[in-house]
Amino acid sequence: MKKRYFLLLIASLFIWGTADSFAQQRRASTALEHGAHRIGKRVDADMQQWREHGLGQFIHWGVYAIPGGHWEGKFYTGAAEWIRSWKEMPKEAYDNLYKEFNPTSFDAKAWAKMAKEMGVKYLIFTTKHHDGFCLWPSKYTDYTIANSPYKKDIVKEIVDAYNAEGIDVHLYFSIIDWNHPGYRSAAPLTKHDKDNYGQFLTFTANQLKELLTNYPTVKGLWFDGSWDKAWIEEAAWVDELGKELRAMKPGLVIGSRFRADENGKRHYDTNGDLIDDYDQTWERDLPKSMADLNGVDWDCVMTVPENQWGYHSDWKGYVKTSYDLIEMMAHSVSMDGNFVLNFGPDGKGNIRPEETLLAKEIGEWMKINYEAIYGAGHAGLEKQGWGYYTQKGNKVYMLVFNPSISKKLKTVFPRGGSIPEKAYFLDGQKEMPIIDGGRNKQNERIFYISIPEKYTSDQPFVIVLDLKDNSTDKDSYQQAKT
Ligand code: JFZ
Repeated sequence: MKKRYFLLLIASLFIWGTADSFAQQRRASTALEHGAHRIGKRVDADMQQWREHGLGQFIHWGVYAIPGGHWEGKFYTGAAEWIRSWKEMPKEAYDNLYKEFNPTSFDAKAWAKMAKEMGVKYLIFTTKHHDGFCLWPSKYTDYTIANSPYKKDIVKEIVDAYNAEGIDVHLYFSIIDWNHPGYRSAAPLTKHDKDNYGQFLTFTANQLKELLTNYPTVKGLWFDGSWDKAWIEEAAWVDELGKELRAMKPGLVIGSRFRADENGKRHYDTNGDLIDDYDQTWERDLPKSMADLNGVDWDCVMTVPENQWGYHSDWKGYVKTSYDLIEMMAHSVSMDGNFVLNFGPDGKGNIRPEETLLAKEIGEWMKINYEAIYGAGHAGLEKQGWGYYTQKGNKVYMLVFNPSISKKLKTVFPRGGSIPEKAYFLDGQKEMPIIDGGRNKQNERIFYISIPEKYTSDQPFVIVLDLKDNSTDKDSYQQAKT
């Protein structure tokens, strides 16, 4: 008996001791053909450029902008770009809306100029949403802008105008296509369905290659609608397509909402590794801590009202202010993500006044504070109630949203690292005192940044901290020993 217990104890100690390496072995042994093709972040210049953007613009535009969330006096409470799926919307009527699509007010240059003034570094533009209507003259379907009264290639106008302002363009492309006869959402069942779906796949591949050929300056593809069972089942085919697209355009940036692995796992594969270049799951949502992020790149795409991407004439519920949106951008960049704000122009090509105002307000803020956003990232400092930190080189930026009444902003710096030696406002460089607050129980350094008593601001503001190396601080070493 005793001996058996002894053996059990030894055995459990052995398992305990090797649990970690055991887990790693198991992970490595799950060989996947269509999972992640790279572990960890991309390190090339194209990806670095994307990573440094900080702020992007999303535009959802298509024939859904004509009904704008209404049909024959009835009000659709869903997202405007989904109106075709509403029981009150006759499909036939919707599918003929393109014959009226004539956005005479559309001015790509003015949109691009507005985006530039707002401070966005990249645009994600809907080439084709779930309804299947193409804003470029695709030769693979008749359901395109070429057959609308507008006729001209909107994607080209957009790409040219934004590039002329120095803004990168990524193309949104929906895998769901309600217009293509071969499209299926569920897994193909009958032989007939399978043949049709095969035609749909070929069509999809052709369209994607067509887009990369027609618009060679495009930097990336932002996929959507890839949750369909039929698409997930084609993991091997989709993986191959992804490789072809990347071969056509080296440096192409593709998010995690494109393909699944062979076990149907999306975004993160069976081994828990991110599929493709950045995590696309932060849609209208923000991570709470770095621990939520698995060390990957990510974007947050955000709507101004609650859940409207395409134009809806009536925004219901809470509508975000520029203050809210600047805070979300700060939050994103402080955790190494890009923040992408959506716009939904109307059927004539007008950007609604609410969005124009927001772009202007954000732009005014960016003109002063862009340094804390572009190329900046996680500072590795413990978040404080006043706002967010970002960092670039030896500068830490404090993006202040809730200055305390005392006007003294607490900062905590890990021991043995850098500490602030100079603090000043990003607007105007006016310096302010740094008060040494001693050490906390973990022997970290505390500093209070002292904002001038009479300073007020109705917008969030930024304080820059110039850092100096403190790793040879003898005092800190002595403290660390105790
Ligand atoms: C999709 C679209 O259906 C929608 O119309 C819009 O284009 C948006 C950007 O993308 O909607 C989604 C997709 C994914 C989630 C939620 C809405 N998601 O993962 O939570």
